[in-house]
Parts: sequence; structure tokens; C-alpha cells
Amino acid sequence: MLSRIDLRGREPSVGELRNRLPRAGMDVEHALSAVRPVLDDVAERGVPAVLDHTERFDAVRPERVRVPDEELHRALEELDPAVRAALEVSVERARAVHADQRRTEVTTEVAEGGTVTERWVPVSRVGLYAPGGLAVYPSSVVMNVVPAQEAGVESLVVCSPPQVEFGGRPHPTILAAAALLGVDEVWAVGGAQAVGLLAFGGTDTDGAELLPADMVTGPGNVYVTAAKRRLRNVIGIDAEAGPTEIAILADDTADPEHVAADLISQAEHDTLAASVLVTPSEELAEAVDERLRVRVPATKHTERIRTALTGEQSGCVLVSSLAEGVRVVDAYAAEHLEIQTAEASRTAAEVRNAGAIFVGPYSPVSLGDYCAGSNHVLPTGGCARHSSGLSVQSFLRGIHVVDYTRQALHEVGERVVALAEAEDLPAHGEAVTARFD
Ligand code: HSO
Ligand code: ZN
Repeated sequence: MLSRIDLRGREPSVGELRNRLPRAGMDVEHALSAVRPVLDDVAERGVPAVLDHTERFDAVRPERVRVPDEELHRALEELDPAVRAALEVSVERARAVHADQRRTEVTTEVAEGGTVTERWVPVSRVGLYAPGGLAVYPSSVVMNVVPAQEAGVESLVVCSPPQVEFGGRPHPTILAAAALLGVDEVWAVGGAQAVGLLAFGGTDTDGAELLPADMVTGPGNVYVTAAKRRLRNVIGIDAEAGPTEIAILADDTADPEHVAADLISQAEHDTLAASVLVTPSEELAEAVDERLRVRVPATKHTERIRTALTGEQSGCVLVSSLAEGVRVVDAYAAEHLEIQTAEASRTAAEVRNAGAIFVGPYSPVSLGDYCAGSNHVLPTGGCARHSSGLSVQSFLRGIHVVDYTRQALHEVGERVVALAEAEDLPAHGEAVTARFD
């Protein structure tokens, strides 16, 4: 079922690998032209513009943007107890991991009387986007809200598109997840207009103020992504999320049933999702294909999965050795990388590029999607070469606080003057000497 790329007996360079490995593209630029007038309109007219565009795209016009408090509580009360219990475990584990990511203030004494302190200050107000429609992911609400809360973000608002079948409110599991996390501000707005409203703020139909956010995170469709790209100088954003990816580096000790099940699990998200197997074992490749042929027709979203697995973004890469396999997965820089090899921890330690690494036979990606404690908002499209997933750090700013005494400045003053002169910026030096004239 997976198309084959046979790299055995060859050692392509990293550049060649990047070109040859399967990968999905996403045309954000194209969406920008549709998004620009929407954002301009929201900037100019506020909530009435938001409601007009909501009516056009979501076929519903909520009577107000902010979801009343009592509806959040009701959604939580009405949530299926098993789902609630699972969300609680998800939150608890994510909190434990993210609490350990908090940064401590460090003061470095650079010279006697001269210190630089790195202060970590949370972003004040964050908007979290939760998609609606095909992808209703309360788990993503958890993965966005928890790091923001653990970072100390004081004000959080969740946005999610209004749904016709829920009377113009966002999906009830989104409302319930927000309530469970202690987020009391939820807006029924989606798409580019949501990002616009978060960036510019507005006045709700009942006169209440919708305050602008400093930062917007969370996955969305291509229009949401385009809106974030367009407004990135107005608001902070997280990385642009492309279609999800799983790469599995496996040798002949891997269980083909597990490998097949895991490749299918992420293909379930989207016809553009990428599932890539990298292995030195042709027998494993054959066995996985055989298991795929059995499992794909037997699961619920067969067509979506088949399209993803047979798409050009998915495939099986045959390599001459495990070491070569590590080079391939490093070049690919998958959002999720599973290591299913004889010495999985050792192999995993050699990998440099991945959004998250799942080690051994009992750490499937779907565990990480929900209940591992790790974050599931991860860099896609090869961005794992330079970026990390969402974390407490994403919501913190490090501010250098410089504090020198007269004596400490005097001691280093001539160095400042020398560098200022080398850059033909003498007034920079004079700002120092003026203090000692
Ligand atoms: N695998 C997705 C996250 C997710 N899975 C949400 C299920 N729900 C991207 O990391
Ligand atoms: Zn998933």
C-alpha cells in the first residue's frame, strides 16, 4: 500500500534526501488573498464584521460572540463521564510535565557591580484557537491551555467556530474542556475572523468588551494559518501547523502489526497526513504492507486513511543500515518519530531532528496525542529541524535586566567607546563618557 523509495546501496546527501523524501505541501499564500479582506473588515468594523463573515462561512449568526458562563458549566456537567475522566488524566499528566518546564530567574554577575538578570515574564493575554467541523479536538484545548497556564498567563480566551447543530455555540466538548481547565472565556468565532477579533478586539452585541490578545496559538485550517501569518506583526503566533506526520524507524525486531496500526493512526487525521516507514528490513516492509491491507478496510475512516497512505506524502523508505535510517529520519525531521528497533533508547539518543520521539514498542504516537503528558502541538513540514513543540517556553519572554554601578560602567567604558568608534557611531560612546566628564 505504501509506495517504496529504495535508498539501499546509496548514501544521498542531506540536501538530496530532503528533496527525495515524501512530504505534503500546504498553500498558505493562496489562502492569504481570501483572508486579507476579512481581516481588514474585522479591523475596521469589529464584531458586526465578524458576525457577517461567520454567517457567510459557518452559516450561523450567534446572538453574541462570548459564550455565557452557565453554558460552559452545563457542557461540563453533560460531558460523558468516561471522556471527562480521560480528559482529567490528560490534564494531570500534561500539568506535571509542563510545570517542570518553568524557568527560574538567573542573575549573572558579569563584573563587580555589573549584573544581567534574565527575567521570565509570561505573555499577558493569549487566545487559543480550537477548530470545529471535521476536527473537534478537546485534547488540543488541553495541549494549548496547559502550557499557557503553567507559564503563568493570566488571561486566556478560547475561540472555536459556532456550529449550526449546537445553536451557534462551539462544539460542547470544546466548551466542556475549557470549563474543566478553568478557562471561563470562550468566544463562538472561527476562521480568519477569529484571528482578526483576537488581534484587534471588539465590542460584543451586548456591549461587553472583547479584549485583544497578545498571542494566538492553536491549530486551524489553511485560512486560520493564513490569518496568523498575515497578523504576525500584530500578535505573537505559534508555528504554522501543516498536515500531521508520523515517521517510524524500525528494524526486523519491530512488530508489523504495531507499525501498521501506528501508521494508520495518524493517517486518520487528514487525507494529506503523512505516514512514513524507514527500515533496513525488506521483510518488515512487506509484513507491514500486508497488515495495512488487512487493517485499513477494517477501521472506521477507511477512505480518508487509504488516501493519506497512498498519497505522495506517504511511503516506505528502504535503507542499507539502521545508521543510514537515522540519517534519513534526521533529514526528514518528522513531527512524530517512533523508534521501534532492538535497542530503541540507544537509537533514539542518536536522533537530532524530530518534534517528539516515541521510544520502543509501548510508546505509540496516539498515547502522546492524549495521555503521555507530552505536548501534541509539534512542528510539521520539516520545521523540527529548527523549532520545538508548544511548551511553557512558548508563552514566556526572557527580559534581560541590566544593572551596572558607576564603577562597573567606568571600568568597561573605554571598550564601549572603542566598539562605537569601530562602527562609526560615536554618540554611542559619548553616552558613556558624558557620565564621567
Ligand atoms: N496527532 C495530532 C494531535 C491529535 N491527535 C489530536 C488526536 N487528537 C497532531 O499532533
Ligand atoms: Zn493524532
